[in-house]
Amino acid sequence: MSIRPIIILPDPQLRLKSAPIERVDSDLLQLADDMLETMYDAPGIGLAAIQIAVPRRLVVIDTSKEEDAREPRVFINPQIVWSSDERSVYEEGCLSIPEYYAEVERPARVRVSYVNREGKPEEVEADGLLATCLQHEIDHLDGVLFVDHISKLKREMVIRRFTKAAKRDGGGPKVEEAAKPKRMGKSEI
Ligand code: K1U
Ligand code: ZN
Repeated sequence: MSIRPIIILPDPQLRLKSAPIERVDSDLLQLADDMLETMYDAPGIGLAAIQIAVPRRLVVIDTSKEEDAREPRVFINPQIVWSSDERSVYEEGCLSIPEYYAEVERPARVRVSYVNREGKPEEVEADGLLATCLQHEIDHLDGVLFVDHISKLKREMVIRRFTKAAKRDGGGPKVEEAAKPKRMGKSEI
């Protein structure tokens, strides 16, 4: 397993539409393991393959609490097949837009079809943080970022900030190892 570099706004690759995965083989499972290791290291609760510059429809998620055992999940070709009319608001972040958080309103519950690690089709019905995270990651596969769901004024402000930082340092605002956030505790979710 290896930790891969995460690409940062305004990298144009983040706007690509990722290609469907045709075969579940050992290379794909290795990629999924690398994504999980990269996500745990960041740390984060989700990661789409395009965030490590691989434009394939692959997502990893772990929304378990810090004090609980890890629950790594792999979603190959995930697709939202149903979403609730009821909506909920979560404060979202993105490993490709470090240290920027904003409230986003999305369907409260979703049903998602996907292919599992064994290459078998499966469905999951999700609510709460998992529903939000699935929608956030599936958006990445279509080149959509969570800032596309906030006001135009806020979006333009954050894009301008990251574009300036990229010009200045050749990359987005740097997140020092010591400043990395910890996984959320029970009381914070
Ligand atoms: O896709 C990504 O960039 C990952 C992103 C997922 C996400 C977070 C919040 C709402 C929806 C989707 C993250 O993991 S941002 C980092 C984060 O949420 C976190 C960081 C440390 C501890 C716990 C959570
Ligand atoms: Zn993201």
